[in-house]
Amino acid sequence: MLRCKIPTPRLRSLHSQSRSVHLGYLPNSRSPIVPTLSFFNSVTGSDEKIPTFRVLDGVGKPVDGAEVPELDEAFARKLYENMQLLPTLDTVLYNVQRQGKTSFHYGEEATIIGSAAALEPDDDIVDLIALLFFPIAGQYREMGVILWRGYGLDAIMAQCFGNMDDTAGKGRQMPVHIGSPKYHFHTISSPLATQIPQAAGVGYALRRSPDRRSRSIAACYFGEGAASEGDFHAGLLLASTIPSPTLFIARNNGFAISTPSSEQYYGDGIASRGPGYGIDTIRVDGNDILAVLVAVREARKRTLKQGRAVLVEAMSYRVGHHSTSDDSFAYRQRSEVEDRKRVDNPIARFRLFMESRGWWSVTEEEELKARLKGDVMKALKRAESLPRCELGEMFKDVYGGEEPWNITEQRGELTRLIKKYGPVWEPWKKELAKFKNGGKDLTQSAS
Ligand SMILES: Cc1ncc(C[n+]2csc(CCOP(=O)(O)OP(=O)(O)O)c2C)c(N)n1
Ligand SMILES: [Mg+2]
Repeated sequence: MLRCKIPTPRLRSLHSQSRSVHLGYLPNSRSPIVPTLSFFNSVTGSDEKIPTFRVLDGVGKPVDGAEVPELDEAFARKLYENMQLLPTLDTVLYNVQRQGKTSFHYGEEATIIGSAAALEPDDDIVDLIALLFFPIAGQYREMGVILWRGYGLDAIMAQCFGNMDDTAGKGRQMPVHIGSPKYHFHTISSPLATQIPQAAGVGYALRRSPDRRSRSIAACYFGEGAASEGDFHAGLLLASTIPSPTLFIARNNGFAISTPSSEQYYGDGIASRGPGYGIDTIRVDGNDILAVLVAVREARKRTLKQGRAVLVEAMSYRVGHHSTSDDSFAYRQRSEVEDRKRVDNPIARFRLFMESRGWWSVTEEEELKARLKGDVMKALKRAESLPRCELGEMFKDVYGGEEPWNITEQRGELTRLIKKYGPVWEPWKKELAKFKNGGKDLTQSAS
């Protein structure tokens, strides 16, 4: 098991000027009165940008002064294998999408796997209460988090293909819009940033629950682009004013589709906003898995101990296109992407670190890649061969409690239509054949 020896990071003061000579404090406030006219535009107290916490350098060596967390070989291998799984999965799904079968988004290996490992389910034990409060609220690039938790490739593929094994979504969500009560993963929703205030609400609910108060936090992932939404501000304000143990993980990968971060904000990234809400904040190198692990683990402890929100900004660079519908070379240089793939590559850095400890070799690398590709292909083939859920599942558990009239009406209408056209109209025949029992659950049901 890994233990972190890094001392608790201190928060930097808002601006050092306030610590110089002052004339007392404003009434009912800790704001020092100063006689100098001076504006500030930095949360570090100088003209510096907020620093970025790093453990490993670009070639996997510990940076001067950094303490490498205690890490055993088995755990390091697990981290590495999970990182390698993400590009393997991406490549296979990319090709599948090109055949028109599904669509997907790229992942960010070190940020996703490092933070998932730091959010081990020891604070999220699977129980009935957990079924009510799904402690991870993601955006869409966090497939690696749920894989880390044991969700499995078959389940990922089932969701992407919307087949009968997609037990939570029943094929009703778009690909990669995963959700799982069992793995405490709130269903991804397409409108950006909705998960942020929801996560603050989940955190608050956890705090109000006597069973979970002392061991649970809600973790919320979002991109720097999503942080431009009003919901970001609503969520952080909510989590700070009505204190809730909510850990916000901002993945700053430099782009919101084609909009570079330089056009998304004028201030110092997302981290600078944390102190505005009174939220403990740290910026971390999102391509350094050990830095992410240490920072998120510390952030998690802080969130739990204080019962308050914490913000982590993980700095990265999206080397892939935004999604399969995007061609990023229309708005950025190919050479820039190639450079960023080489410099600070999260997987290569950690592999070099593993090699320096004698934990990894070229042969193992080849074996791992072959094994992962085999696993992904097997899951893909299985998913392709399975039918969709029964057609009638579409109308079930849409809302809790009694079925509302509109759902009943819609089911009735579809049933009438497939009775009339299903047996005779070729496109419908073909479509119905994709469902388990070919729609008979509706046409042969008593109602
Ligand atoms: C409210 C809303 N506006 C716009 C979109 C379209 N959209 C989908 S992803 C995306 C970019 C998000 O960027 P970021 O949050 O940085 O996440 P990243 O894709 O970089 O991980 C946009 C604009 C959306 N889904 N929802
Ligand atoms: Mg982004």
